Amino acid sequence: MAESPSSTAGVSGRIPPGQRQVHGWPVSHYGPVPRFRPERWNLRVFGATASGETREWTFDGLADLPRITVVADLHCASGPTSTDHEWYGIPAAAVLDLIPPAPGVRHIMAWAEYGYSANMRLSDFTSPETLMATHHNGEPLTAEHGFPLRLVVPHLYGYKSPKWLRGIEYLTADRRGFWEERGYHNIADPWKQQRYSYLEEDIEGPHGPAS
Ligand SMILES: Nc1nc2c(c(=O)[nH]1)N[C@H]1C(S)=C(S)[C@@H](COP(=O)(O)O)O[C@H]1N2
Ligand SMILES: [Mo]
Repeated sequence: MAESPSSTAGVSGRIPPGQRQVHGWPVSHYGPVPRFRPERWNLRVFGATASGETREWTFDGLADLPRITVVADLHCASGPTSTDHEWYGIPAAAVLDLIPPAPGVRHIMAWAEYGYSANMRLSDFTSPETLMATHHNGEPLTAEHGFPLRLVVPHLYGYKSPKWLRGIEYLTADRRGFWEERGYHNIADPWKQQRYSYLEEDIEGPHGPAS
């Protein structure tokens, strides 16, 4: 059947199954919006690093890292998809170059203020479109959208894109993050409608095959 022309023609095919396109940019998160305190803020890379050491950046220290721009849609697992976000920030893969993980690291946990967390496969984190964003549509992120730094993983549901990012933990065994512990899917591919943990195949859970 041919697609009927409509105002969303350019966007249809870009909206994953079960999602609805929303206009504007809704704010969605659990808990309060943290206040940015530059003197206390750091980004910490820790866990199973190759050297065993932890690395920390101050906010100003991030200026030395590379930058990329990525245009992507944002799919909240509860249904809304907001489109055409232009993100600017640090390619997540740059972190791996600067502080390599130990052999055997296949997953990371992204940590945000107030203990919010999201786990993902290392391959999701190093995907070319995954970035730690500082800007959106040419402006610094607003507080409610994650200022000063937000992980953006465009190919996964929004709960894998922590706002107010503060840490990356290298994991030698997968572990569930905040929403993943509360009934949401461990992988979260919106094109496969991986919304809920009861839909997980054995190999998609944190215990790997044959557990
Ligand atoms: N720190 C933190 N980041 C978070 C969340 C949260 O509760 N806390 N919610 C996630 C969810 S479920 C979604 S859909 C997106 C929403 O991003 P937005 O508010 O910029 O639209 O943020 C994600 N990042
Ligand atoms: Mo969400």
